[in-house]
Amino acid sequence: MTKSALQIARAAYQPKLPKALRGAVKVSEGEATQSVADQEEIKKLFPNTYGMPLLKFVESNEGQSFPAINVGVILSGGQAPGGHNVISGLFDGIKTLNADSKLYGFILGPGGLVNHDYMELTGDIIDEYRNTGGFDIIGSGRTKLEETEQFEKGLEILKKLGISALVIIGGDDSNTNACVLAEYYAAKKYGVQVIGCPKTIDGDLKNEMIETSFGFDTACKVYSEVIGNIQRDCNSARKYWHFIKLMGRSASHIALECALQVQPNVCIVSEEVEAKDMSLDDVVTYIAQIVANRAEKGNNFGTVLIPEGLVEFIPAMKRLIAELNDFLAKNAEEFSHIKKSYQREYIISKLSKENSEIYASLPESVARQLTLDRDPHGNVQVSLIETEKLLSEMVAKKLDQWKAEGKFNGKFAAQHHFFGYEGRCAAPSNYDADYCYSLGYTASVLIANGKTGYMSSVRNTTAPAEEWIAGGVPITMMMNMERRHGEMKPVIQKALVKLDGAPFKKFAADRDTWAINTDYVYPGPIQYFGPTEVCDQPTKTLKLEQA
Ligand code: FBP
Repeated sequence: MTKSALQIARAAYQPKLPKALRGAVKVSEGEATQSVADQEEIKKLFPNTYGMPLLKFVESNEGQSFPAINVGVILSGGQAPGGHNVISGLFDGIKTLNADSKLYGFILGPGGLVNHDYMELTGDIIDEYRNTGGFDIIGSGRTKLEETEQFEKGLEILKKLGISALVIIGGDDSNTNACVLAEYYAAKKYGVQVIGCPKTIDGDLKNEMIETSFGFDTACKVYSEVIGNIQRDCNSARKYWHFIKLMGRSASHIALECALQVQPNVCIVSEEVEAKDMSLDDVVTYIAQIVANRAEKGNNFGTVLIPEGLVEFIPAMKRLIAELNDFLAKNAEEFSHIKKSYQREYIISKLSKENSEIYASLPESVARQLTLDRDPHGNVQVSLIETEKLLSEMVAKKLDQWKAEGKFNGKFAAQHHFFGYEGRCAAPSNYDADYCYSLGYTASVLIANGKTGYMSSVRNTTAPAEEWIAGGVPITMMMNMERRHGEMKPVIQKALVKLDGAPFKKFAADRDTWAINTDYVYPGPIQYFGPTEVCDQPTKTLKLEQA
């Protein structure tokens, strides 16, 4: 396989570990925990894994000997930079505990466990993937692990391979499933531990004990580099408005972080749109007004950042999507037999008056997207909705109207971009390389200590790695009850952008200046070698949150 010069040099990078993980480790138990909400219901559903204590690893002078163990690993959901380092940290961790331990990877996500599709991950294979982006070592998938038959089918292969612990690397939904599986295996006394690791570029799997999900750092840096380049182009040609949609299925963390890094003219934050009960027209008017204000100063150019999940946060659209989700969950069979050309009318005839009016007013492509193509978790695949085009078309219409009324005298020409897949498999930044390796290594220590239903946690990551704190958080602690597929289910609470949080407040304090001025910042590409202030910076979001 031909490798790039960077790949070869990067293979030699030794990720940093928290001090406590560099030698023998002692587990320090904290207070018993509670779920974030709906305590009674969650406790009832997870009698074996509810209320467990927080765990912190501390250095120990007593070396311990551990028996060899066989561990399985699954990459679940969307790719995120650093996944290979979680696996190499886990591999090095179990080998340090006992050189005869083995690691098996299940192929193409949770489906690999159910279908008994696996491979042993040996040292040679692991070495090929250290510090590389992507999930291609074993592949990833979005199969939802939630049925008893799947758990039992999985157990067959775990028993056959002598696997006593499974590590599931995934986002909030996958870690919810990891917890359900941990509870099931514990209740049945099958002797299989299940540990989760917080992955997602979206940055929405975080809480008091999980500072950030891995991949967010690298992905935002890649997008910010490219947005910075577009801003240079924009400020050189001075003739286009660039509408840039950024991934993030639900939360706007990516758009907000990129805004803090590049200082665009406009950034929409979905959570604010929802809190202010804004309509689609309100969002369009807000952008159009900034275009008009800049035009008055002769600046017929600019940048607009749009979070991918926006449509689901516009309250009227959210109500429509909720009714559609419930309706389609209950009538999937009937809907699948409706002719494509009649589907729109069919939906209009089935929805409540308010929702059918909104649905009927949507452009054909957006309306179709809302009824088709749900992911296995029942979510609308917002990355397929071309919000950047929807908004720029509506802004253009509004400006035409203002022109006719004499309120706008500038020019408006738009370019469209969508950044998501460009960043999900980038070579991990130093931050993600170190963080991921530490998360994987932490998982091995949780396994060695017989834990199940825990998520690997590495905290204090804005300090040097020396001072990072590793441990485990019971997954049930992050749960609440939410409506999914028309039913109430226990799920990990998604971390949306907090409007009273430091990152949003900083953005809100500066955005009016960025709107009218041209204060662009050009972050440039991720640097892996060089001064620490260039190579080892965490995200602005994390720094502001931890300040
Ligand atoms: P995860 O939540 O699984 O990490 O995936 C995040 C994400 O990248 C979203 O930002 C995006 O909406 C979605 O995946 C796209 O999914 P797919 O790769 O299946 O098209």
